[in-house]
Amino acid sequence: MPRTLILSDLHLGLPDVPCGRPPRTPETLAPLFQASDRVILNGDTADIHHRYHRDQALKLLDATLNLAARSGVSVTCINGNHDYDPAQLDFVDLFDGAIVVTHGHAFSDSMLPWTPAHKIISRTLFAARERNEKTLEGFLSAAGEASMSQWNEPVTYTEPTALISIGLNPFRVAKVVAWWRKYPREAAHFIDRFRPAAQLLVCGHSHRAGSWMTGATPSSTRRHVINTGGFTFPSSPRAVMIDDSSKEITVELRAIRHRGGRYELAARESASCWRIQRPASDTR
Ligand SMILES: [Mn+2]
Repeated sequence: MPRTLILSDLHLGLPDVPCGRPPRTPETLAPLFQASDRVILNGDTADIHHRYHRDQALKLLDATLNLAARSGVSVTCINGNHDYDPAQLDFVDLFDGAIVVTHGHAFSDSMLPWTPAHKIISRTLFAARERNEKTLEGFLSAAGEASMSQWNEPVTYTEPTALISIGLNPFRVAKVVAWWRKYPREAAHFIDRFRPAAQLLVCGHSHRAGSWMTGATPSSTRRHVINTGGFTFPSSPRAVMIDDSSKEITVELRAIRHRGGRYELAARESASCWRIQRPASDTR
């Protein structure tokens, strides 16, 4: 698999905010798929648990996966909190664990601090973790279970959309900003606990794209955390492109632009390009 593209938070099926971006459909996303051999959709790909958007989400997801298959691209779907399915993967280890890919809703005690349902989500999360948090699999499935509690909560559907409710409540803006600031450190803590040998973690979920070298605490090992942001307004989507065609593995964080009504990868930027040592144990 020479070129692997990682995207997150497509949120297929969620209505578009009029902001000049193309709608998120298989046709508008096609150039991204054509740029790679393998695509990892790292969670919140489609809003399949939202009772009002489920039908459209499933339709678009199905069409997107069909398009990828027709283009000869292999697709791996990872669970997010909007599309949790116990039968689907919660994470992927690449190159024998040198890179770990997971959505990221499991990192924080507060999965969605700005949403009206965050209390019920956190309560469910704590209870689920108490039963099973020793292993990576258990920790992530606890987050999956907690994520489902949001979709059973009437308040999720009676409040205005997340974006409008944030705008109406400056207190929520402050909460999101505080959560954004600590999120890379929480991701580093997750690596410390479950994948201490990993050289890089790729996540999404927070809708704040970027690359951080940070430790869980000031004295902890510094970890490389890359977040691919999100496709819904106002966040800006990015893609991780991994090229493993040579001995060293190259990882890039690329901007995603839209041109002619379609999404495409922006040019490579050397400041957002890193090399990863292939572990001796990774025999390709
Ligand atoms: Mn998410």
